[in-house]
Amino acid sequence: MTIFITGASAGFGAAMCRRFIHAGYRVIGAARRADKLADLQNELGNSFLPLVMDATDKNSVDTALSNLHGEWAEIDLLVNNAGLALGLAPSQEADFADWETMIHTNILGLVYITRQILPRMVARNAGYIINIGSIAGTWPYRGGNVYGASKAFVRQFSLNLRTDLAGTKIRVSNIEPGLCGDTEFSQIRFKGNTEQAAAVYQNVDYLRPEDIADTALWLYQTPPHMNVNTIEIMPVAQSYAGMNVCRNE
Ligand code: 8X3
Repeated sequence: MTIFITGASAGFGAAMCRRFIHAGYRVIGAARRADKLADLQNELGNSFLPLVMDATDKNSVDTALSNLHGEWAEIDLLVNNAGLALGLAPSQEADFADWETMIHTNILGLVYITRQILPRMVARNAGYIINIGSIAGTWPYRGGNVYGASKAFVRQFSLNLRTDLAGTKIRVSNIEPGLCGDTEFSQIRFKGNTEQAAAVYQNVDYLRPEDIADTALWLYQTPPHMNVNTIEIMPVAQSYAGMNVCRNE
């Protein structure tokens, strides 16, 4: 079985590469950073194939995928994990370039890869796509604006894929994690401001990347007649806020 994981160089992606390799699968880890992928290959051995690729560049995706041959080209599970959040500023102030980067990565990158791999799954009438969404795709929060909207796209695209794939054996799930530490997520969101990034996780027993990797492996190993459409996961320490009411003075 061949598992293809994007955003493999760190965080959820690297944790999922480890989990699937340890469970006995072949894993293609795709990412931009060749050095990180090489480290992962040293750690994981020959069942791990590093694939240098920029998910936001359609040509890079097309070239990387066309270079896969034999058993590596028959992808049984695609995990669309590459994605990022940038900033927490309100919409009227947010950096527009940040918005574009999130749209390119979280939306366009995801559809480039899916569109490349999906026809081959349909031709074989076999396969599974796991998208990494976010609780931010369902639940609004201040400063979530385009990040949350991009993850709402991932959620709805996952559900719509299920509709298009009706009558096939292909499964699609959207994993929607909440607050998860021990990744680069917050460092990237706050552009290297380590204090701001650390404050997000201070005194919180957050989710770990391994929790998400375990969930992905569990989903993949569920019986073939079963499809988990969406799975929302939060740390116990995270819950919903009430509606915001602004009162006149
Ligand atoms: C990010 C999860 O809780 O930071 O996808 O919005 S959270």
